[in-house]
Amino acid sequence: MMIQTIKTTPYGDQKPGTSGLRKRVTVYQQPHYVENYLQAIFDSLEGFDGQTLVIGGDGRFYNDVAIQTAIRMAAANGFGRVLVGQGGLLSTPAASHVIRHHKAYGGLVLSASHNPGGPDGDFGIKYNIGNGGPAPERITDAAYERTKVIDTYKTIDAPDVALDQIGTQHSGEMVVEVIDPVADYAALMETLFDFDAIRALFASGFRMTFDAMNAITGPYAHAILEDKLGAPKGTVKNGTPLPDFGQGHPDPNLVYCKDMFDLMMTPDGPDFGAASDGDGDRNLIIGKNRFVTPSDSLALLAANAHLAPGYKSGIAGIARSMPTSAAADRVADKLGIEMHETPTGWKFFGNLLDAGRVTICGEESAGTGSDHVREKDGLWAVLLWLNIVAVRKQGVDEIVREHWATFGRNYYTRHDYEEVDATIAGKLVDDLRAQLPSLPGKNFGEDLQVAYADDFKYLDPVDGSTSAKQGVRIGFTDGSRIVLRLSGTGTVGATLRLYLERYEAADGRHDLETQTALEPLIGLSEQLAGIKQRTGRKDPSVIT
Ligand code: VG1
Ligand code: CO
Repeated sequence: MMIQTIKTTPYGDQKPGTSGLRKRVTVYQQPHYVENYLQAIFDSLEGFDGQTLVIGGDGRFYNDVAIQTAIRMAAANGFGRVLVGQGGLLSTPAASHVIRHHKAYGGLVLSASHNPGGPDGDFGIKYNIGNGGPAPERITDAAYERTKVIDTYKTIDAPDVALDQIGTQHSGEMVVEVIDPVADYAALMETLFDFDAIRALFASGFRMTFDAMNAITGPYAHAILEDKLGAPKGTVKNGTPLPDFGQGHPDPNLVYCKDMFDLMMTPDGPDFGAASDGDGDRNLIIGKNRFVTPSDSLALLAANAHLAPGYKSGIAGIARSMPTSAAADRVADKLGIEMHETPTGWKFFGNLLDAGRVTICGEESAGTGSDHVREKDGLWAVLLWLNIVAVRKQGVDEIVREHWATFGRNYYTRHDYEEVDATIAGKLVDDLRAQLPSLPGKNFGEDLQVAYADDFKYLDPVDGSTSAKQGVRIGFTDGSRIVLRLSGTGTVGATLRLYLERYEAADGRHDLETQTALEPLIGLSEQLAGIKQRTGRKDPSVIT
C-alpha cells in the first residue's frame, strides 16, 4: 500500500462548534478542506494503529465524496478496519451504538444535523470517541490548533469503495466492512422497550404519524415502527433520505413541522405525532391537542422511564443543558437522584454517563437520550413515549397534565434571532455580561427579583475540566430564568438564542398560552439586552 503524503496549506476557519465543524458545502468543496480537517483530527489522536473506525452520515449532499476521502485517509493513517453504513448512511445515534457495539476506536459522523442540505446547503464532520460520544473539548481544541499549522496529509491511491454493497472489501490493505445501518440499532431498541406492549397498542387502532423529513430516520422508522411494531404502512412520512432533504429544512420544530402540528390539533387527527431531524438525534413529540416541549419531555421521560424494561430498576440521575428548563430538576428531586446542569452540546454528558452518575439526559433543543448510546436519540425518545403511553393506557395530553399537577409546570420558550450581524450580536452579549454584577437583588415589575446573574461556567465533576462563558443566565427568586447565548452551530452570521422560563406550582394555572405566560420575561429581556432594538428585528426568526 503506497502511502501518499500530500502538501497542503492551512485554512483559518476550521474551529469546531457545538457539534463538529459545520460549514456551507461550498466551503467544504475547497481544495484539501476535508483532508486538512480529517488529518488534524487524526493528528490529535493516539494509539489507533490497526484499530476500527466507524464512518457514516445522514445522506446529505457531499456525504459520498467525504466518505471516500475519509476511507482512503483512514487507511493511510494506519487504521486496520473501517465500518461504514450501507450507502454511507448511519444516523448519529446509530453511529454511536455501532462504535460501542463493535468496540471501535472512534467514528466520523458526517452531518450538519438539522441544517438544510444540497449544493447550497450545509455539511459537517464530527469526530466521536470510543465511548460513542462526541469528542470532548480536549480533542476538538487540539484538532483546531492542528488545522492552523497543518502542511501535509496522508492518503492512498485506491479506488472508491462500493458503498452500496454489504460485506467486506478493502481500501489498500485496510478492511472495509459495509454494514446494514439499521440492524444493530433496531436490535438495541428491542432490548430497551416493551415491543409487545407497543405492538398491542398499534393493533388496538392507535394512530401515529412520523415525519422523517426526507432525512436519515426514514429507514430506521420504517423498519422499527412499521415492520417490527406493526404500525400501518404510511405511518412514516418522507421516509427516504434525500441529499437535499427534498429542499426542506430537517429541523423538527413547530415551524418546519407546522402541517403535522395542525393535523394533531384536529379532532379526528392521529393520537401521536413525532418527527426527527437530519441526522436522527432530535425528536418532536405532539400528542392529540398537546405539543410537548422538549424540556417537559425530558422531565416526563425521566419520571416514567421505569415503565420500560431497559430502565425498570430506575434511573441513576438526570442531566440537562443549562438553557433547558428546570422541569427535570423537580423530578430528580422527588426521586432523590443526582441532577446535573451542563453546557449546551451532548459532549458534556459523556463523562456523567460513563461514570454511571446519570441515565437520562436532555436539551431544550429537542434532544433526549440515555446511557444506551452517547448521543441524543430521536427514535429512542419516540419509542420511550410509545412504551409509556402503551403501559399507562393514557393519551399524551393526559400524561402531561398529570405531570404538571404533580410537579408544577415550567412555562418555557426559546426565541431565536438568526443570521444576525456577528459584531452586533457579540457586542450585545458583552454588554449584557457587563451588567450582570449589578443585577442581583434588583426588582423588576411586581414580582421579579433577581436572585443571581452570571455567565455559566461548568466544572465537570468527573474529570475536573472547566468550560467558561457558556451563556448568560439571570435567575429570579420565583424560579423564573432568562438565558442568552450565541449559537455554535450556525454557518452564516450569528444566531442569538434567548431562553425564557417561568415556574407555576402544582396547584397553579397550567392552561395559559405560553407566550402570554412569559410576557413579563420577554419584555424584561428586551429591556436588559435590547435584541430587537439593536438588531432592528421586529420578531424572532423562530419561536420554539
Ligand atoms: C444547537 C442546540 C444544542 C445542540 C446542538 C447540536 O446548538 O442548541 O442544544 O446540542 O445544536 O444538535 P447551538 O450551539 O446552535 O445552540 V444537532 O441535532 O444540530 O447535532
Ligand atoms: Co441533529
